[in-house]
Amino acid sequence: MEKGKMNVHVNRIMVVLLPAIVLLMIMLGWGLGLFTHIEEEPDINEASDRIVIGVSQLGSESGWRTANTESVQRAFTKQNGYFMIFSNARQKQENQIKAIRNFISQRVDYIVLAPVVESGWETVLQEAKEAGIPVIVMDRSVSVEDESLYVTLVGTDSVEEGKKAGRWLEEHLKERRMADEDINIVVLKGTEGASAQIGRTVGFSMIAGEHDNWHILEQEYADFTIYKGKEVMAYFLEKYDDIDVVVSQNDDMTFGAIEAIRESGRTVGVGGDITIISFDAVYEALEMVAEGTINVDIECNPDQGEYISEVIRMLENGQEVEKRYYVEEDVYTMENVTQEVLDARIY
Ligand code: GZL
Repeated sequence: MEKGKMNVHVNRIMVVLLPAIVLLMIMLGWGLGLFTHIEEEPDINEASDRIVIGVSQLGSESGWRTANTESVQRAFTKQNGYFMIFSNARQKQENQIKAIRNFISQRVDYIVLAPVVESGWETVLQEAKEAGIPVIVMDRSVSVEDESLYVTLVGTDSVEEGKKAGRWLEEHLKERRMADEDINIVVLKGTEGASAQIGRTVGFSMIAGEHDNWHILEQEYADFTIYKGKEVMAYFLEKYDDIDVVVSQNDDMTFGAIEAIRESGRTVGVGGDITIISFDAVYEALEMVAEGTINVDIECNPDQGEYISEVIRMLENGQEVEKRYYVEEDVYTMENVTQEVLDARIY
């Protein structure tokens, strides 16, 4: 083909291929999170007489988080008199701070914040306070000198959850006449700096500290995810060949850890080589409790949207609200995970 015609031919191909290449690059960039996640923000002008809520959710790292988000979506509906602007921060505090500033500029009526970590909120919460916008903290807690920077927290008592895990292990060992035997424990910790992780670590350590024969071999962060849970558990299994108990601070890390343990040729759960203590009690994990794969699951109830809506109604009516509201939580073992419990589960 002559050079000139070749050029025309190549140009024609490029005209066709170029848009496809650009589209592919955009999709790849989006998938890699190269673009700041811009929520398709609803038009606030449609809010009219509804209560406008800005929700800063920390991410979508676990099944628990998905259930927590769903509970918020169930509560803040148009039918319930709300107009919700929702932001997913993808585990980044700076994205939550941006979202809160965006809510302030949009003059929302309330801000609901599920803080990815407990520190670093003073400045932006002060801005919300100066804008006269009440902040309700959801799920995890914030660590601030001035507690007037938020109206209330609706969440869970993670220190108590950690203690529940320790108390269950005490009973478990007593029942097996192993109360005085040396017990080797590893801990999969959630997101560094998250109050849920800090509280569960502190709570379990308080009970463990009462038993000289309990040896916490190592505690590592595994970010509340399946992938990191498997990776860190594989590291523990490589390093220690005498692990008796895994304390995994959420079910997603537990799922990953169980995979790693089984791939190492060891068994888990009731009658297994390694005892599994988990947190959250999401549906899939409760099924594993019922079959004996997970020995115990300390519930952390994500269904908090309705509670927050009730608090907002009280505030709208000029009523006083408490500084903290804890949702109900239970402890699940083979003995109390019945089909009835599973059938009634909404998460
Ligand atoms: C606990 C919550 C934790 C869950 C995890 O209150 O913050 O975050 O335990 C979730 O599953 O990722």
